[in-house]
Amino acid sequence: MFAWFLFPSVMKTDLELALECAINIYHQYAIRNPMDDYLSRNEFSMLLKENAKPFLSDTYIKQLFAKSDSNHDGRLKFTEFLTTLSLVAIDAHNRSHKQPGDHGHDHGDGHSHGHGHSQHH
Ligand SMILES: [Ca+2]
Repeated sequence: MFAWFLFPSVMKTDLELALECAINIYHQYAIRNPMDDYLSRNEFSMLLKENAKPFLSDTYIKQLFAKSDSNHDGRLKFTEFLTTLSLVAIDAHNRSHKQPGDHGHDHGDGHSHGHGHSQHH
């Protein structure tokens, strides 16, 4: 009975699957043009346009790219792509909490300033 050892990780959790999916998608686009292990601006915008919701405008994509490209070399390595994912996830999470008719006072940058009374120093 060695069969069990052949399938050590058949049962994947949703989170494992999601992470795997992120890695696969990254590679799928990184090897396009040019063929390397980085996402060029072009590959990045294709990835988002083909896999994300249409609410992602070019401006939004540009901002995401700029925020994620932390070493400013004009392309995203995998760790930088993870920044993109976390930004998109934070955004999606904020959207999920948006009340209808509430225009939302913070823009999801994580800079919550509380209620602004007390704590001046
Ligand atoms: Ca970079």
